Amino acid sequence: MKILLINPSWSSGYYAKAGFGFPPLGLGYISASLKRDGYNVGIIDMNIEKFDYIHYDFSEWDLVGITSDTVRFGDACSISKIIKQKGVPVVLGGSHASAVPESILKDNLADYVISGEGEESMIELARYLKEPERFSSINNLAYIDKHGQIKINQQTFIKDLDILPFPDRESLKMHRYKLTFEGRPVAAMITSRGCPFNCEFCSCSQFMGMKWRRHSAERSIEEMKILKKSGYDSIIFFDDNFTMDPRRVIELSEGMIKNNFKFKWWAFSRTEEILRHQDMVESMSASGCKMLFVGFESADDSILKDYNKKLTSNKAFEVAKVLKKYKINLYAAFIIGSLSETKKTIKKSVQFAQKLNPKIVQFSILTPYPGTRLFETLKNKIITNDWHFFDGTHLVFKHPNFSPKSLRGEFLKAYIALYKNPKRFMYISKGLYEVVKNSIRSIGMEKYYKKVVSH
Ligand code: B12
Ligand code: SF4
Repeated sequence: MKILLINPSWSSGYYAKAGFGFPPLGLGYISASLKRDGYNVGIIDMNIEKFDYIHYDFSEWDLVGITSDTVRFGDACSISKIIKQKGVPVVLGGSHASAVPESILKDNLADYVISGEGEESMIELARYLKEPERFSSINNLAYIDKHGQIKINQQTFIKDLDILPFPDRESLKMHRYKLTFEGRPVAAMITSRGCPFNCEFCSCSQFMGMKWRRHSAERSIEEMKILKKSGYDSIIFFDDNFTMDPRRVIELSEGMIKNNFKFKWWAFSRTEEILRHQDMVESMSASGCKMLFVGFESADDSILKDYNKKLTSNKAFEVAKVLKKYKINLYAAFIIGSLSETKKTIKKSVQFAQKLNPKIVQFSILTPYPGTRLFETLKNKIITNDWHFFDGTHLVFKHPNFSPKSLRGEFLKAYIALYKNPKRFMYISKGLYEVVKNSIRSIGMEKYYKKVVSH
């Protein structure tokens, strides 16, 4: 049986143009699992290769899987509809599809939806594709039964991540991603999944599970050996919460040192994990950690409470001090647009970020992603049904204090305030510079956006 997996392109363009073309690891994991069970699998990443799906002959494939986050949901559906018309069954997965299986099936946008982790369910769907009477036993699957009823099976999470094979980086055509970190070719890797913290706006915890699960340190070191042999000198760990278990991080760091990998790497962390476990930070630094991404989100403690961030803003300065001590750069992230946000609180966050003086600062506009608690709160206030605008740079809900235009103005002003610092500007020159430039340039998109949100 032959299965094709598709990663739709980032059509809004910001991330692709900024050079953030990362291989879709999720599809890599699914491909590896299917191949281990004997299936023939192909992956097409439309961010790095041209794919004319309208004229493509899909008849050689028995099943096509398409991944989709919210921004690309419309594109994923357009591709899906064409493939369905050509008579090939389509399954949708990924963070957006996982949150809305019922509407996808009701609107006939795909034949199946797999919510959450796809590895095991994809194997079973492939195995029983011609035996629909067995669909009810496939966890995470949503489908239409023989009576025309939508069935949504229970969602489960993979308990032991080590049962999974390494992601299929061969089919991902890794050599076509020209990414670097600290001037070295960089690979993306995952060592754990999920996060127990349940921040109001975050879909990671909802969709990868509130229960944090990890690969063993030995297994992650084995994966790093492969990356090293393939020519990578740096790594981005895309775990939702890399530093959740400090003992494991120390084990991983010691493994990297013992194997003399000399990787330069960065990962996602949390304030209290850094402050409580400085021995972990020391060990990370010794193994080559050069940057940590930390979501401080706001300088206003009542906004942090709204976000359920379980954090007070003053801790940010302690984090900056600890990281400075261990020569690790800070990548600080902020979100503007909480329901109680005002021009005054945004100014406070901008000044706070300037004082914090991190290497990289990221501002996003609060975006309610389906599946999150924030979406449940705001679902009746959404002002556009064009998912392209759910990219964290547009206001997509009716805000009590801001129009979409005025918040967008504050967002751009925040970036300008932080990136007029020449040192910071130079550091991110290839990446964020392009994002900001494209934001300003995307007048055409803005005109359309204004039209969309004007009623
Ligand atoms: C790396 C990353 C990026 C990278 C590259 C993305 C890429 N190539 O994968 C960059 C930096 C470009 C990026 C950008 C953005 N990202 Co991002 N990103 C991630 C991150 C940290 C890791 C993705 C990953 O590799 N996960 C690990 C793999 C194993 O999981 P997975 O991809 O989800 O795949 C599993 C399942 O989803 C499922 N599955 C996935 N696809 C399919 C397909 C089929 C057919 C099936 C059956 C199953 C299936 O099975 C897989 C294996 O279990 C995730 C958070 C996270 N930890 O997942 C956020 C995340 C995906 N990003 C998110 C967001 C919001 C964004 C941005 C809008 C930026 C922003 N403001 O935060 C942009 C939008 C980019 C765009 N599409 O235009 C959200 C998505 C929420 C949503 N509902 O859309 C996430 C979940 C983080 C969050 N804040 O909650 N991102
Ligand atoms: S700590 Fe980070 S990954 Fe965890 S729920 Fe909050 S925002 Fe999401």
